Amino acid sequence: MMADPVRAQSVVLASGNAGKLRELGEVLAPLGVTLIPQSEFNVPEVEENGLSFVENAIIKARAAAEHSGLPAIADDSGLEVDFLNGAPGIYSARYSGAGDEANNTLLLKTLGDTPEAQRSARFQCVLVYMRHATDPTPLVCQASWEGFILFEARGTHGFGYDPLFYVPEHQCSSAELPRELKNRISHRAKASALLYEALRQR
Ligand code: ITT
Repeated sequence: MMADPVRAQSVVLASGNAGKLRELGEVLAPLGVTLIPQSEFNVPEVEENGLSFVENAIIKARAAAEHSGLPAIADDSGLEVDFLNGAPGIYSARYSGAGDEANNTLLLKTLGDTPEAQRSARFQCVLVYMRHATDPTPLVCQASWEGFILFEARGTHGFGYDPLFYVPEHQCSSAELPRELKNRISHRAKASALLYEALRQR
């Protein structure tokens, strides 16, 4: 029997975000690839100076591929709040300049008592797969997850903005969802399913 080309390879995961690393490890496991975190290589911190999720994902994947010599997968993601014209968007990680908890505090403060109907938001996730650092045809898979911003934090699972993100179909925050459920319905889960299909077809 021929070896499955998708299963036969090691891939470096171009992320230093522990929450993402855990979720990507879980949702990409069905690919059968061996995922190696970039912390196992000397991948320097790169400046995410793109103006879109896809540009920043390519910047990260390219650096990881270059410094590991392996194919790389990067995730660039963020939260778009309609009332804030899509902010914090690509700047989600840097929103407050002081980490996840401060980001959530700032978001709650900025929205103040804006009514529920105007608190619509979505998570975006772009996953990029590059065969090597100069791959001219990276695979790009993008998905989103619709919800609303709560008035206070709820739940302890997940990471980042999860405690503030209300998931209408389950009537709870994404930090209250069991891990396996978030990994089936999130922006990252949907982008991973697309990436799996794209890798299989290639
Ligand atoms: P890497 O670049 O090393 O992967 P990062 O945290 O800097 O890590 P991003 O630039 O892509 O990653 O920023 C993503 C931001 O969006 C960050 O603030 C996350 O907390 C938030 N985010 C993304 N996916 C999320 C999710 O599933 N749940 C909660 N917050 C999420």
